Amino acid sequence: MLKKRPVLAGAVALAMGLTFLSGCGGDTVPTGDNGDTSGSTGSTTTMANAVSEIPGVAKTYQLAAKVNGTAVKTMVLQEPSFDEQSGGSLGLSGPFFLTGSGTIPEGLSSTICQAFQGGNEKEILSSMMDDTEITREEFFRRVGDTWLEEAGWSAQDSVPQLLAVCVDGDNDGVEDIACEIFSEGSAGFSSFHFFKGMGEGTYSHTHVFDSILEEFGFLSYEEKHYLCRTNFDYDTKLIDGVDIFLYTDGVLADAIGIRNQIVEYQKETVWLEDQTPAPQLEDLMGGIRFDQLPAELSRQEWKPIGTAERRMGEEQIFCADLDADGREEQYSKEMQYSSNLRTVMAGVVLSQDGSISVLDSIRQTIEESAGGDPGIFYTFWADKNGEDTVIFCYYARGFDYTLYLLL
Ligand SMILES: [Ca+2]
Ligand SMILES: [Ca+2]
Repeated sequence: MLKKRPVLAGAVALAMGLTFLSGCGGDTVPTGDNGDTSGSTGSTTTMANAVSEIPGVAKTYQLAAKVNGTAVKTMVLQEPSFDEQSGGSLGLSGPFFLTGSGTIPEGLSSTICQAFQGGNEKEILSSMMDDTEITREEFFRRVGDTWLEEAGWSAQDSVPQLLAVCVDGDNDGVEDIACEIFSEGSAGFSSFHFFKGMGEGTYSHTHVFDSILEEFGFLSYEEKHYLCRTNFDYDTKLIDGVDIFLYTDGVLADAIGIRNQIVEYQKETVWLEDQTPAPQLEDLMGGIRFDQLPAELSRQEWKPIGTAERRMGEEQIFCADLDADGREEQYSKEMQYSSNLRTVMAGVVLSQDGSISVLDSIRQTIEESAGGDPGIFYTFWADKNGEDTVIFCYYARGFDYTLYLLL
């Protein structure tokens, strides 16, 4: 919808589909923690060839039911997301730097809130866009070199990827230039620069703030321009809203964040393939207290523990007899958080004793039922159901989730 560089395109499509990793089955397969991973990134190489080498899978799980949780969202106003990670080294790190010499009108905020609420934000924001993209050559021809040293670059050639637009961004009747410069690191650090038009074709570098690479554009609302930047959640890479900025006299006067907030999940339970829902299973499903699991998992070391599982000492190792062969399997549950533009938060289960191939069978069962793409694996747990063990697997798709129950 807004100005978008190729580097962002497909970021979500490249989201990791990490599922279960059977870490140490067989003599050629290293564990995720202490094995030689032969230069790979550790755990992600070990999934495929661990399965068939482990004898004695006593139980094959069948998918019995799934709970589809659909996020019910509302839009809220909050402070915009100035980059926390790079600390505002280029000058601005918080809204307290806003001059206050102007205010973003409530009508604009509510227009955008309503657009997100109605799911047509792309159309609305696109229709409000009112800037003109210029080439790198045109950008440097206009803004010159005098600002480079202060901004940390020695010459035009040393300035990495940039995307520049011209627009009267501070609404004084003179055209300005705004530019996002991408540091080219995998984390997506970038900076956003404002060059105030001083008349007679000259520009002054009046403002900069640090950010993560996002889409942006200047919106026109009641004959004034406002900078709009998308804001994605770094862990999930889901665009959860936009930031709106008002420039006055070449610097930031006001800013506001407009964010998706999940109010609740609408839950629908689907029993599969002639499963007669036994009362105790209904109880297990009905007792699910994991609506807020995505939020719980985000940036927290919280792990669900089912009634069939126990934690081994103080370790982050769990054990349960998952395949009902009388011997407990040992495994770790981890969330892997994103540290770059290309990946998303996902769960990983690693075997700690080489005997967890039942989890591969579970993964295959779920993938088949979902037509190959169940979404992103977050976590699993095992509950007791009489003599049996019931497995719950939690997958995310966008803001929604599906919880699979296997018997
Ligand atoms: Ca201007
Ligand atoms: Ca077992």
